[in-house]
Amino acid sequence: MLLLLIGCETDQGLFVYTDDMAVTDTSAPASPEDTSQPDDTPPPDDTQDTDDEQVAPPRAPRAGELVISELMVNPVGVSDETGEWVELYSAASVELDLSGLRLGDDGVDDAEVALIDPIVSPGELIVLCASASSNGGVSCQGTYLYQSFGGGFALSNSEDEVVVIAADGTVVDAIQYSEGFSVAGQSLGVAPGCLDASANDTASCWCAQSGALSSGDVGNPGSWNDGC
Ligand SMILES: [Ca+2]
Ligand SMILES: [Ca+2]
Ligand SMILES: [Ca+2]
Ligand SMILES: [Ca+2]
Repeated sequence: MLLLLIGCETDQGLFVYTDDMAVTDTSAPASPEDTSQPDDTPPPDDTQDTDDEQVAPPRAPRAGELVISELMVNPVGVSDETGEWVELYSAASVELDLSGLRLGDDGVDDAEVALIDPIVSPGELIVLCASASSNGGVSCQGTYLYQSFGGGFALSNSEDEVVVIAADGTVVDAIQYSEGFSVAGQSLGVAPGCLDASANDTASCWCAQSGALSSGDVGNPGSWNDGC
C-alpha cells in the first residue's frame, strides 16, 4: 500500500498526505516520551486523625468512677428543703455521660437527677442540689426532688446513706454516716487525699469545710475541699 502520496512544504512546515488523506504536521518537534505515570497516591493529609488520637464518646459511669466528695446535710441559712446538696468528683479517665443518674439511700430515697449538662470531664466536681435557687448561693449542675419520706432524696440530719446509681442500676459510690456526723450550717467534705470511692467510706476522711456561702452557711461546693 502506498502510504505517502504527496508532500509539500508550507510556511507552517511539511504536510504529509497519506492515503486516507489525514493531515499530519511533522513540523512540531516530537515531544520526549513521557514515561511518568499518573500519580494515584493521594497527598498526605496532615489533619487526618490516627486511631490513637480519636476520643471515645462519653459513657455511663462505672463503679468507683464518681466519688461522693461533699455533703450539705444540715443547712441553717436556708431550709433543708432548698439548701441541701451533694458534690461528686469524677475519678474517671474518660468523659462520662451522667444521663439517668440517681441519688438514693438504703431506705426509701431514690430520685433521678436533672442535669444541665450530663457530660462530665475527668477530675471535674459537680454539685447536685435540692433547689437550683434559694440554696444559699450554690452554683448547681443538677437538681433532684427533695422529699424526706420517699419519692425523692434527702439527707437526714442524724444518720443516713448516700448512694449514687448509674442509669443501668450500677452503684457508682455509696457512703453512710451516723449520729454526730452532720454540723449545723456547715458542709462535710472528703479530704483531697481521700478522693476515692473506697477511701470515702472512712470517717476520718471527712471533716467540716470552710468557705463562705451567701446564706451565711459554710462549704466548698464545686471547689476543692479542705484537708482533714
Ligand atoms: Ca436519705
Ligand atoms: Ca438535712
Ligand atoms: Ca464509698
Ligand atoms: Ca468541694
